[in-house]
Amino acid sequence: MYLMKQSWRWYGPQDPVPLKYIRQAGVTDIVTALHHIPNGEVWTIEEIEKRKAQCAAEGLVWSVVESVPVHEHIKTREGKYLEYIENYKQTIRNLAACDIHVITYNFMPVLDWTRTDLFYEMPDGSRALRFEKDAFLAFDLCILKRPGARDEYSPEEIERGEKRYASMSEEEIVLVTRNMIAGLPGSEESFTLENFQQALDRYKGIDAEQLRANLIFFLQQVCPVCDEVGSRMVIHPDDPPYPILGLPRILSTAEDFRKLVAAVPNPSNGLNLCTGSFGVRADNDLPAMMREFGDRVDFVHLRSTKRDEDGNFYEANLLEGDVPVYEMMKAVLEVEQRRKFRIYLRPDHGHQMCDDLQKKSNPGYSCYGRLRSLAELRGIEHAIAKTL
Ligand code: CS2
Ligand code: MN
Repeated sequence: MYLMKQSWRWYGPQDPVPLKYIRQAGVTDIVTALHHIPNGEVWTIEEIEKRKAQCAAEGLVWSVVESVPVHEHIKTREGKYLEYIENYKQTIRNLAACDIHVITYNFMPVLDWTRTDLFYEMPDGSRALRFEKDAFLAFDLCILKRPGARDEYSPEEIERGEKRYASMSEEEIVLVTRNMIAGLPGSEESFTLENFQQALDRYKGIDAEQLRANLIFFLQQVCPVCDEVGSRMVIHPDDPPYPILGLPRILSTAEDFRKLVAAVPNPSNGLNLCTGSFGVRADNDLPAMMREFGDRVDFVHLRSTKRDEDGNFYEANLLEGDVPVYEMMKAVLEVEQRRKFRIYLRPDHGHQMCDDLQKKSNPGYSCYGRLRSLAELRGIEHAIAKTL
């Protein structure tokens, strides 16, 4: 029986959740990155080995990278992008030399994942991450005052944004701004309101098709290296999975990934199926995506979101959101048996709960919430496995 490889994201020695605890969560594999190395630079074998040894000292194996960040200049194809691509190739080779073969990345312009509220109170008192459409509109229209924003929204949306802005205290304005642009864990960039607009402006002439072409160009360079050393690039979907702030998006649907595979059929062109990100769109059939792309999915993020008609969503308890977790797990298990391969799976963001509420933690990445999700995932897998 091929069962999931239970893994856990660790931000390195600065992570408030230490490896000792992670081991007690029952996982075997660590998902991490060398966050201290600036974007675009080579990860040396020495630095990779150092991190591997830290994990090994606690009986854990570093086997998945999340992420080797793609420099903004690669996404826009300007400046030193060719040099950064060469560096990326060297990092792939160095990781492979250290026996790390699954590399997560994303191709979201400027911002990695985006939320307006990091402490949304659930009925049970735990805290969740939330994307509130009105607060987002208020940020775009009234705080950032992005040129051109008014032309992109309907009169109703503009009214919603303005009304929400009028209701905000100074404190809330600062908070929403910080949540939007200061960078959530994992995102390698952090902005002030001033340089944020400049970062957006770099995408002025770049529509979705151009961005997709830039991603394809990047993959055409790095995938042959991956194929040679037996590694796989797994792209993380856009979060949220639709255009925001006038920026193009290219990995929000099944069709987006199909296009990528058609352009770059190399076996190393893979997908990190994040159910929380894709699941925000009702038109993404997650188990069907798992079945269709399963041969290329070496890494799964399992998390659930709950959306409403107004365009808001929050990160729900695993079994209570819109994501069909049981069907998804079943699809994962079926793919694993067919491929005779164990897919790395990690609980993605969890709720802040229990005494984590008093602790400082990386939003979405406190200990207990993820522990709860992992325990539920393990139970579901165990039960399904008995029936196969
Ligand atoms: C987030 C992202 O949803 C998630 O997993 O934590 O930061 C994610 O790690 C990156 O987009 C992957 O490149
Ligand atoms: Mn994810």
